[in-house]
Amino acid sequence: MKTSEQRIQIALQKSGRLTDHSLDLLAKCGLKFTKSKDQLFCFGENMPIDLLLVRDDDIPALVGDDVCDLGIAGLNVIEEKRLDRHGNDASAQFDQVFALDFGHCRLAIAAPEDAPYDGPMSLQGARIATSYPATLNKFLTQHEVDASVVIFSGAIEIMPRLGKADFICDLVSTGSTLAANQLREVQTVLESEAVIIQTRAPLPVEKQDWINRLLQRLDGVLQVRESKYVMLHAPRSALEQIVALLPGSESPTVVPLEGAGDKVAVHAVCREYVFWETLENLKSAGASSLLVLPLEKMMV
Ligand code: PRT
Ligand code: ZN
Repeated sequence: MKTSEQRIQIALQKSGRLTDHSLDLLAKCGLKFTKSKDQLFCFGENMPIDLLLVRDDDIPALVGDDVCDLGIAGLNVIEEKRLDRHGNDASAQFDQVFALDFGHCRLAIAAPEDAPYDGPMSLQGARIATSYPATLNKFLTQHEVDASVVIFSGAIEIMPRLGKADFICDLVSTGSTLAANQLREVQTVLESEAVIIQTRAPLPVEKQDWINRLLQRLDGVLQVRESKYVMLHAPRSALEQIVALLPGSESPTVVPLEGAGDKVAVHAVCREYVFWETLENLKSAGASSLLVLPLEKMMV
C-alpha cells in the first residue's frame, strides 16, 4: 500500500459558511495542518490526516466515490445528493456518522406575504422554485401533493416577484432574506446542520483505527461544548435537592469538608448550559462557594 493510501483524507468546504467551524473543530481535536500553495490541500503535520478543500456540493460524491474517507457538509447537501431526482432513497455510498452542532438552518417553503397557506395541500398544482428538487420531491410525495418543481440555482427569493413561481423552497436561518423579499416561511421541509460522513468502502485496520480515534475526539469536543464543571459546598441535609438542581449531571462526587460540620463539597460535570438562575436556585437551596469552570476535553 502506498503511504498516501494510508493517510486519511477529509473533504471540507473550501470557502463558505462551514469552513471556519470545520477547521476549528478539527483543531480542537489536536490536528495541525500546513496549507498547500494553491489552498486546496492541507497536510496534517501531527497525524496521518489531510484535508481536501472543495465546494460543499462536491463533498458527498468525493466520499461516496471513495476519493475521501470522511467529509463535512450540511445535511441539506448530503440529503439532496443521497436522493434521486424524484426524491427516492438511493443507496448512498457513505454513512452519516454524526451531527456537529453548527451550520444550523432549515430547508423551508416560503410564500408571498399575502398568499394563504393551510398545510402541504395548499401546494397542490403550484409552481415551487428550488435548488433542492430531490428533497422537495420527497416531501411532496410524502404529503401526496402534485406540484411543479422549478429548478433554479440563483437568488430564488426573487422568483415569485418575477411571476416565475408561486412558492420557493430554500435555506433559511434568520429569515431576514425572506422578509426583505416580502416572503414568509410557511413549511419546514428539512432541519439541517453540518454532519460528518464516512465512506462505506472497507478501510485498512490501521486507517479505521485513526478514524475511530478522530471521531472519538470529535465526540469529546462536542460533549464539552456546553458542559461545565461545577463545584460547591452544601450542607449534607440539602444534598438531594442540590443534586437535583444541577443541569444534566450524573452521579456527582461528594467529599466531606475538613472541620466544617455536616458540610460537603460537591463536584459535578453538568452537560447542559449552567444559567445564572441555576446558581441562584442552588444558593437558595443552601449551596455556597459556587464555582463554574469551563471544560476543555472529555473522554468517556
Ligand atoms: O461555494 P460553495 O458551493 O462551497 O458554498 P455555498 O455558497 O453553496 O454554501 P454556503 O457557504 O452559503 O453554505 C454552506 C452551508 O451552510 C449550507 O449548505 C447550509 O448547510 C449551511 N447554512 C446555514 C446556510 C445558511 N445557514 C443560510 N442562511 N446556507 C445558506 N444560507 C443562505 C440561504 O440560501 C439564503 O440565501 O442564506 C440566506 C438566508 O439566510 P437568512 O439568515 O436571511 O435566513
Ligand atoms: Zn454549494
